[in-house]
Amino acid sequence: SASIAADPAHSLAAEATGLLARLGVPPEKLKAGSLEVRSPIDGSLLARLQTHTVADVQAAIERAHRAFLSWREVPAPRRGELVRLLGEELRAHKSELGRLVSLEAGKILQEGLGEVQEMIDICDFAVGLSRQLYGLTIATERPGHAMRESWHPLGAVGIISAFNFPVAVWSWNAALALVAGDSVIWKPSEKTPLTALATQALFERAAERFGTAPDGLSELIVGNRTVGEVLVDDRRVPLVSATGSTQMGRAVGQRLAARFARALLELGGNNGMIVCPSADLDLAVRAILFAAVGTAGQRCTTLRRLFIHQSLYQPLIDRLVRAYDAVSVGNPLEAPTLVGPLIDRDAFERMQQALSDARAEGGTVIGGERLLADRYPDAYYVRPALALMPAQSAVVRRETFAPILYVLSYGELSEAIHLHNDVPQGLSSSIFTTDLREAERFLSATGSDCGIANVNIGPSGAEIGGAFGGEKETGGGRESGSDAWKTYMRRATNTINYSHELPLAQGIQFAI
Ligand code: UN1
Repeated sequence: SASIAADPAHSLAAEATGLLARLGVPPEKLKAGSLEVRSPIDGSLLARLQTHTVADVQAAIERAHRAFLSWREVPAPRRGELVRLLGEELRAHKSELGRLVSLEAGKILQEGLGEVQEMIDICDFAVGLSRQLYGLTIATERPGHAMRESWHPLGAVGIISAFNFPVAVWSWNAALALVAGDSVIWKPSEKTPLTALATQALFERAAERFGTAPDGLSELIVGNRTVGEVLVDDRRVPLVSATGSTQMGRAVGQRLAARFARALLELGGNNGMIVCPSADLDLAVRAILFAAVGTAGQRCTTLRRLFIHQSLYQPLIDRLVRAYDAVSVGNPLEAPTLVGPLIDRDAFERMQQALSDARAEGGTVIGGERLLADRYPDAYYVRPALALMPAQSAVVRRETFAPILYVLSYGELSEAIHLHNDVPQGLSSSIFTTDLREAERFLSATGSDCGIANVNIGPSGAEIGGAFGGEKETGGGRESGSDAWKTYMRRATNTINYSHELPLAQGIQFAI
């Protein structure tokens, strides 16, 4: 907008303060502390927040634990009513929160709004779920007996989220946890605490309207790795759901394993697409473009590896180069922009390192350079890069959180599937083909080894109704739809004897 061009630093901070006020976060909360929050749009300072101390975190965990002890006794459909109210608050404030996501995380406005839509969708899902927390009844071996399983609330759930989906990831976890009878303690990325404060304020409004939610049902802790570690190590937190790098997940997973706590890990992706000879190329080009450059390549589901059948290789590369040329990179709040900034300078430097590694490994890089440095000297905009690689070398096998698409060619589908699976990560994948045999083979037990496998759509943009997550170094967790709710509850198997005998299992007899 005109005002941003006139005085970017002033107007982004002022706009964020105004949005936060409308979302229920007072301006005095934004000036007090040592944590500097900057907008990736122009690098300007948006706020200074107070961070929580170790003692604050321990107190928050205690409040959340106490909240759990009473919340677990509230009937699940009534718990669903709180989540329904949260969904209403999100609907009413979608435009403000979506815009704040754009300001703080740098994604384009339509994606900021889309992120809030995912929050609304998971609330709807969870409300329905609150009447469907079904267990099984199971045939028993013994006469006069019944066997069933019950699903009970688990406890206070820790949620560690990343900058790239600063609020939706909380909601995928929190909406399920709350209907499951759990409380939640959220540690957002230090890069995106403002959207977290806003979301917490919306939750508090919903809780106020609900009337009888216990204090501490949803806690927010702001700070760095140290406060995250307190959360991960505390015995009152039986489940931690963590989204972020594989390196972070390895540390969190090991600490949780040491105290036998449950881990739900959503870590790196290195998502691939195979384009077969029969593919609809118009569809494929659109899908590749958005999946590879959307969100400036900063989704865990971003398309990073493209395997093109050799018969299509050159024509498809030509089309992609033209499509990449037409991509508008710029201020994410402005209308034609498809690709906003990288989150910060570190992200830019890691991207440049990956591109130089790609060249050293024999690749040809098209694009990838910094853009708009004159207009935004403290922000990092880049032209999305295509890297034509001679082989799936080291750089292709690691996740770089930036818009780099590594392109390889293949001859036989089995070779493509082998290469596709031959990376440490296993989140999302897709195939473009109109051949039924190829599609079904990709989806079969010997096809893609990922948690998400798609046909004729890209690997990103999963709907909340399915279980979301992946295998191998992606961490194995599933959140969001399907039966992901089971991770947030504990299962009890119950055997009931309504007879006058005591038949033992496995035919055991004994005399007394
Ligand atoms: C993430 O990048 O952390 O499938 C999650 C998608 C989104 C979720 C991405 N629904 O792209």
